[in-house]
Amino acid sequence: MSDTDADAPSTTESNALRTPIVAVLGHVDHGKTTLLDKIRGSAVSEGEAGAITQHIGATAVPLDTVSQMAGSLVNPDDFDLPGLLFIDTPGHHSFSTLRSRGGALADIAIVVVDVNDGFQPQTIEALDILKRTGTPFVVAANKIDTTPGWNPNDGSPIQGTYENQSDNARQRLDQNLYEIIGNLSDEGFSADLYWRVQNFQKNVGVVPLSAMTGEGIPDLLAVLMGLSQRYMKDEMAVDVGGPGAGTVLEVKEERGFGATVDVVLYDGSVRESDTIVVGGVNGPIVTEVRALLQPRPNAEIRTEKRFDKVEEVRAAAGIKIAAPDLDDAMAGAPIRVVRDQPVDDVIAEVESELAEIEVDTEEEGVVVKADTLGSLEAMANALREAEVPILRAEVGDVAPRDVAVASTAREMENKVILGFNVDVLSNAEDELEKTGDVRLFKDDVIYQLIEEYEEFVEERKRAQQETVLDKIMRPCRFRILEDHVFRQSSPAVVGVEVLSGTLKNNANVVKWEGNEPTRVGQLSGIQEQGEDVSEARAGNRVSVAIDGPTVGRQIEEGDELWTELPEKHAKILEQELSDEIPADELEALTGYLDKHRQRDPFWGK
Ligand SMILES: Nc1nc2c(ncn2[C@@H]2O[C@H](COP(=O)(O)OP(=O)(O)OP(=O)(O)O)[C@@H](O)[C@H]2O)c(=O)[nH]1
Ligand SMILES: [Mg+2]
Repeated sequence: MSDTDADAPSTTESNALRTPIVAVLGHVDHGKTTLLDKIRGSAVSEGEAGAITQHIGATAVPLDTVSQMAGSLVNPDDFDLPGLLFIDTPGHHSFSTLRSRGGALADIAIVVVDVNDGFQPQTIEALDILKRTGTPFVVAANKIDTTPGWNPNDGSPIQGTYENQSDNARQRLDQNLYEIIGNLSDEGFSADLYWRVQNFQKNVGVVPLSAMTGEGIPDLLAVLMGLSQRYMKDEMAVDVGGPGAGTVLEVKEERGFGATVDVVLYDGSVRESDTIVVGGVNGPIVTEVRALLQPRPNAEIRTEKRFDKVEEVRAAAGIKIAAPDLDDAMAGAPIRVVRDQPVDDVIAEVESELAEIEVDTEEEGVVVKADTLGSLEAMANALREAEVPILRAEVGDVAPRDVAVASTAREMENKVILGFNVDVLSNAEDELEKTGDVRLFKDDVIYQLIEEYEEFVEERKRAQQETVLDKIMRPCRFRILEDHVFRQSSPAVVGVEVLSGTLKNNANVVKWEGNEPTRVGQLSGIQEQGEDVSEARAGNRVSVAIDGPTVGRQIEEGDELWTELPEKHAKILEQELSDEIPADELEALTGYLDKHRQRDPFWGK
């Protein structure tokens, strides 16, 4: 650890203005993390599980970096803002709460839209959040380098690279850009290409760019700086010396410090030896700051390894806080500095904020564990969508208690623990083994976790249906062939053709006389070309032995016969298994039900 880094944007004493928070929002895979990677010179996107962002991130980008990147478009002397704090958010649809929180934190936002993919559900969701919170934003029309025929000019401002393109490429890009402008207008925003926008308070600027080649990024930074400096200076001039308020991004063990919390400080300041209140798994934790560890400028706090020890941090900033008793701190929970307010009031504030972010649970359902409150909420969203009930949802590793709770579920498919990005404590593994019937699913990609669980449920259902199908009688219509009577009785042996359904040995045989089924006997053997078989399918011709009737009395050549279906079996087949049985069998079933229902409309219902 070194001393205070003079470049760090939020600690320089001369800073009168608060660092604006810039939230990056948009649909999954449209390039939010890649855009930030380009700006800060990192490769966070490549290291992400499943290549999607699943947590909020934070990066302080100093004015120097901004002006270097923006070249002639940003002159640092024109600005008295210390830099920008970028908040990365997940675009995957389950993370609505994190987007909403990221959006609510933001002073200003970038909505990233893939120029080729255009507006998508989470693009619209992001715009709704910004509308609701009244946050000014710019639209980054990303991935212009994927325009067919594009000729990249790395790092160039948009004007220069645009002029270097063929007419064809320009036309294709224009078309996509106008579509985006049209979509924005559909959402109630008057928008235009940023260089045509005169009043950014009234109109939304669209900046064509490529996060990959850096083209257009100078323009984006210039617009962002201009927007924050011109329109938000008053808001940025708030007293950044007040008691700090922030959100815990992550709880991490740090050598020499024990448990620490990574925090986005969005308001006020925090100093060494301040008393703080942090939301924890078992309620608010009151403790004292032992060390403030600041990531280097341009570092994503989620992946940063090196930190500088500082005495004070002012909003907005990403900061690691070391303090005693943080083991139970909860990612996603609020953190507050206690300064000119009684500690009990601050505790009450943290408590009420925690209460707002509880997941609804039911009497019967699965157990969910996740690494942060945000991902827990995302899991709850995704499970609600998949119509999976939740019995218990908590932040933290899988513990023996979770196994005990899961084993109380009535349904097998609910005797399940879904762990997102968490570990399994070793005594919980013992408990799992001991209990035997609780299934654990673990993954670090949210949609994969849900998919694995859904596959398990599907498979169980299929297995259950198979056993049921094995046990119940199956519908079958068949006909005694002319000149195929091999024996008159005890048992009668006749040649038959299966017309629809599956003829199974041991089935009872009925014959319909008007609307009344009469049982004529029971199948006691099926032979196909001289070999004993257990069943015959529609279209087969086989000889069958029927115990009970005598040919010429109860049955005749040419008679149509049916296997008898108990009412309960008919009901299960119709209501639960009709998708599972072959079409001809369904036809036999329908025929059989129709006959019964002419007599009794509620038969088998
Ligand atoms: N060609 C091209 N590819 C890009 C560009 N920006 C992003 N990509 C690619 O698009 C994919 C998704 O990029 P990310 O940055 O992970 O997208 P994201 O918006 O952060 O995704 P989530 O965080 O999961 O919502 C990656 O494979 C990137 O390499 C671009 O400007 N041009
Ligand atoms: Mg991302």
